[in-house]
Amino acid sequence: MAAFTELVFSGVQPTGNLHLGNYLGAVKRFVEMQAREAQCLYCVVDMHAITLWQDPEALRGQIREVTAAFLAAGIDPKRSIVFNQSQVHQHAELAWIFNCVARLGWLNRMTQFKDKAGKDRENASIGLYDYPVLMAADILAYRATHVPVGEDQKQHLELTRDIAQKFNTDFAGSIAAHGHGDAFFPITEPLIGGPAARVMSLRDGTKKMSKSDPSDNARINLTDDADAIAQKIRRAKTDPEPLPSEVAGLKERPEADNLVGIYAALAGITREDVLRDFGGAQFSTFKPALADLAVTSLAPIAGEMRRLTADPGHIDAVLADGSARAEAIAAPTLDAVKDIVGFVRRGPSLQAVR
Ligand code: AQP
Repeated sequence: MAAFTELVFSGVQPTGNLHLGNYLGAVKRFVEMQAREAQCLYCVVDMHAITLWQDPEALRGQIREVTAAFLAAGIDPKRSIVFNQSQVHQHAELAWIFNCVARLGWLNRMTQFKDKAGKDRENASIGLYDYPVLMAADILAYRATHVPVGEDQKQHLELTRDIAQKFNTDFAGSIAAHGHGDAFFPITEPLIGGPAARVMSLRDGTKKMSKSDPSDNARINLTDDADAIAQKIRRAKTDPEPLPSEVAGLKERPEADNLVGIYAALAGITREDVLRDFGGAQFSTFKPALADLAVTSLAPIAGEMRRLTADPGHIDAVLADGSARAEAIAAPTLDAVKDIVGFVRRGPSLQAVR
């Protein structure tokens, strides 16, 4: 591996219905990160997906579909490492060690668990509760410095930072004794931002655009064709006022704010730029312009995804290659962690090697 100073890691769950929020909040930004002087790892987090029951045959298809979306959006599997989580056993091993570092009180505060478990908390899987610890392991197995995610992942990223900090403190003596200085894990920087950090439902501007929304009209799926995209935007909920000319005028207008944010993110401009062009316009003018932009941006991705998913052998080969390259980075990290924690393992300890 080239000696990059930055290491970027992020993941997407293969839970079906990949949508515009996943694209703008995550995948599009993964592509942009490739321009940085950084090693980028993009992971299909299949072990996270099974925290809620998945049909096994469907899951296999969804893993390939997310991989296809990565490639179709412009992630270069030679430049970046594209892989699926379950092929790199270090994620699960490190998660166990982090289970012994993280505190119950920290996990009890996680809002995503509360939302997903709902009222029937006793019946939720332990994996769903432990989800953020596995996510910390995903990131820290590579000692990633930067993690691009949507805003909904902010709290989980804070937990990753807390786990890294506590590990560094709890094992400070051993970390120094093994030649790693005063900190083994970096305090990872979340990269959250831009006009589409939180894309909202097309039916309700106060709710996140979501895979699990029962209404398909609430989201634009990455697999939607041009007609479906245009129709969903035409039917998107709005208010009767024209667009304001200043961003401050979008306050208290969640649906208008959402559509302007989507336009800005697709065009690679700011909300201010959008309102400079469309301030004072009615939605009857703005929506067709947004639909055109969305179709131009997304239809080629959907087409390429269809082409790629028709050849599962190629996708599986990309994942196998990426998993081997990911493991080559994660394995020495895990060896060092085992030495730091005090495990006896096969092969020379890193201290002896030093
Ligand atoms: N609405 C969104 N706006 C911006 N970013 C978003 N992300 C998700 N939804 C939005 C970002 O997409 C990346 C992958 O997220 P995930 O795999 O956890 O997917 P999810 O859509 O959040 O999936 P769930 O939890 O299976 O489904 P729902 O949405 O039904 O709860 C992350 O970087 C995420 O921030």
